[in-house]
Amino acid sequence: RWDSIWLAGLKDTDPATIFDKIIAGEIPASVVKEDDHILAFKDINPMAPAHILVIPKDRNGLTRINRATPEHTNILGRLLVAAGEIAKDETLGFGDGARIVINDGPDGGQEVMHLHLHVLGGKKLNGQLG
Ligand code: DGP
Repeated sequence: RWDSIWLAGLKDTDPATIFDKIIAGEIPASVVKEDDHILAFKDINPMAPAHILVIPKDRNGLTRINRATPEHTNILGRLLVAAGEIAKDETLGFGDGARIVINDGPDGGQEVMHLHLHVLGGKKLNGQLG
């Protein structure tokens, strides 16, 4: 079994999350951007007029950003590039600027243990982070 998991590239034994079901299409999401590596969809509980989540399709151990290793450099770059593209997409409600947030772990307010970037905007946000 472990051999086949390795061969499939699924080197991730942490519990699955709701995002796996979204990636698999088992529960619906409003997808706004997708390629082989990343998926972006509208947050079900928006905290701003525009609120998009950007996630890696293959979690590969990235339950949270404090698990990041040099092995993740490529996917982390892809996530940021996608977030930057989303943050200037007027069709999604963004104006001139947005806020890109990663919640890390319980003390950071993270609930879903599959790394995700929040792209927030659609109004002028204040300078407060928390
Ligand atoms: P965080 O607290 O950083 O782990 O953010 C998790 C976000 O995921 C939260 O803003 C709500 C969102 N979310 C949770 N479940 C679902 C879902 O089933 N669909 C969508 N679209 N978003 C979800």
